[in-house]
Amino acid sequence: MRITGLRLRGILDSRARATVEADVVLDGRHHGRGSSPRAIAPGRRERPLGEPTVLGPLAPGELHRALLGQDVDDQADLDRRVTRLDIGAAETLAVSLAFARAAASAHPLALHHYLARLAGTTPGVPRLLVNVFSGGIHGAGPPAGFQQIMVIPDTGDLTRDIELARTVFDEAERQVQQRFGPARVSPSSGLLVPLDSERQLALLHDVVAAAGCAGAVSYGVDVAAEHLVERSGGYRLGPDVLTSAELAGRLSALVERYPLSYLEDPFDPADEPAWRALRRNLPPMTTVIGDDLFATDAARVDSSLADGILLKLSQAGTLTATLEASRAAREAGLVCAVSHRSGETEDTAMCDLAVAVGAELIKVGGPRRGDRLAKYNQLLRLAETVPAESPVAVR
Ligand code: 2PG
Ligand code: MG
Repeated sequence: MRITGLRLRGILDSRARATVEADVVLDGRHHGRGSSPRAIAPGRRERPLGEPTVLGPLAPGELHRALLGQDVDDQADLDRRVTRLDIGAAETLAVSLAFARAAASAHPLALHHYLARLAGTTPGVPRLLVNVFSGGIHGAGPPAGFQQIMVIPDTGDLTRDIELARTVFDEAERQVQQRFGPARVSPSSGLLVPLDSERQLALLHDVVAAAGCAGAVSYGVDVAAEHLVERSGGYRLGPDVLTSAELAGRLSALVERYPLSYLEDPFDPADEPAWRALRRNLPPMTTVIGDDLFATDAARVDSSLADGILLKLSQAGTLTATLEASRAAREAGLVCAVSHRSGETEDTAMCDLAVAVGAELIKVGGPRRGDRLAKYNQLLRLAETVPAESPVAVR
């Protein structure tokens, strides 16, 4: 099937900023659409997203010449062509996802089965990392701190996990309202509270107990340490500026006090000795994950630094580059977690990706607002088809 049409446009993300959406048509019949999320402040190792876009039709520039007439079944070749144009990760990702959806619909295959076929992986349902409290650059100003405090349900069943997440989040919202007045959520749909990170974790612990969920959940923290680094060195945590060793000490104390099973970006990507030392000292139940550390780049994967990789489509810029990063991670024995961004669209391809590669974990934000609920709902749909005897046709 050949590409006969390609359109680009600027659309609104969940923060009402402009991002890119692409439509691809095959042989005038099959259609595929994709869009790119946009983070508040991308990590410094990410592929640049490109110039901020405007809303409405965007000129396809060199994309038409590079792509019209090409065979859509060779995703890697198409992704190579768009990457070579050097047009920014938001455009390349939107186009890359549109190819995959068009090709899947031409087969016809459900997107996650198409992606599993591309990647040569066995689909599986991931566990949820559910943002309950937000801080750091996702927060509403001081006291700054960790970017996300999360709850991780573990019933072994996605539907019950979502119900548990909802119960904990509802209770957290109720307690926040009682103590601080009307509850507000951050761009990643975590609750905003005027508490430092350690008090947020203590509040989560109380909330989980009050919701009757103790024992059925563990906790996760995204330190997002790259965003805490001070110009003069050290990590800013509330009123303190900490050395790597002091930050490691604070994190280890939290691991001792709470059932903290997930720790993301505990240090800046350049602080490699601190990553290595922390992993040696943490108990095995705590998984250390690299987000800004690996930036979804196969070439950066290093199992001496972390136990797992966070896969973000917009960090890599194409589906192929994301699948390459997940393959490199698997070869290195790493856990895979797939993540949303702070600025999302209604695109749910990240859920299909997570299920397709059998990622252990997925992070789609708190269960509030349509852009995040779309992901929970897509996971509910996908869970019905996995494990499936054979690929499920779309129609
Ligand atoms: C993260 C993400 C999503 P952002 O750090 O894991 O929660 O945030 O999209 O702002 O990089
Ligand atoms: Mg992160």
